[in-house]
Amino acid sequence: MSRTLILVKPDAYARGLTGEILARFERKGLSIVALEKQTLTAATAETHYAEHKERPFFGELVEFITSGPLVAAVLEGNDAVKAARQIIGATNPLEAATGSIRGDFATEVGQNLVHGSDSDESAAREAAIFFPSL
Ligand code: RTP
Ligand code: MG
Repeated sequence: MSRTLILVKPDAYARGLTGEILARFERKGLSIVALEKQTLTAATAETHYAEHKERPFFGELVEFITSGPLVAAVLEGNDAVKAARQIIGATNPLEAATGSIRGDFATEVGQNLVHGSDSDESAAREAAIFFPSL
């Protein structure tokens, strides 16, 4: 068993897709260890996405992820990082498989509904940002 950190991003929260998205992870066999609605400060967003700070889209990314409430969750299951990213789909929703969250519900790379950690190390680092007492 391992863990991953997912975010139901502000676009998904605003569109009322939180339940749909969490249900897909649960149906896959990932269970919810921690769950909370949060609105990020720019400082927290910059810490979470620190790996991208030199990228041209970093400013927009921080602006978007702080634009409204999101729902953060730690999920647990067999190979949780890989399982969650399979359900989430490719970064660009127009390249994401039908049946994935991004493939089914999004069209723009900047508003792609969900975040999932990209490694066990990232999952541990990110979980500590959103759930410091976990
Ligand atoms: P995430 O971290 O949000 O789960 O997404 P990801 O692993 O699939 O993609 P990543 O490379 O980590 O990029 C983080 C977020 O930055 C935005 N992005 N915009 N304009 C662009 O070319 C571009 N590339 C990436 C996306 O919103 C992506 O989710
Ligand atoms: Mg990423």
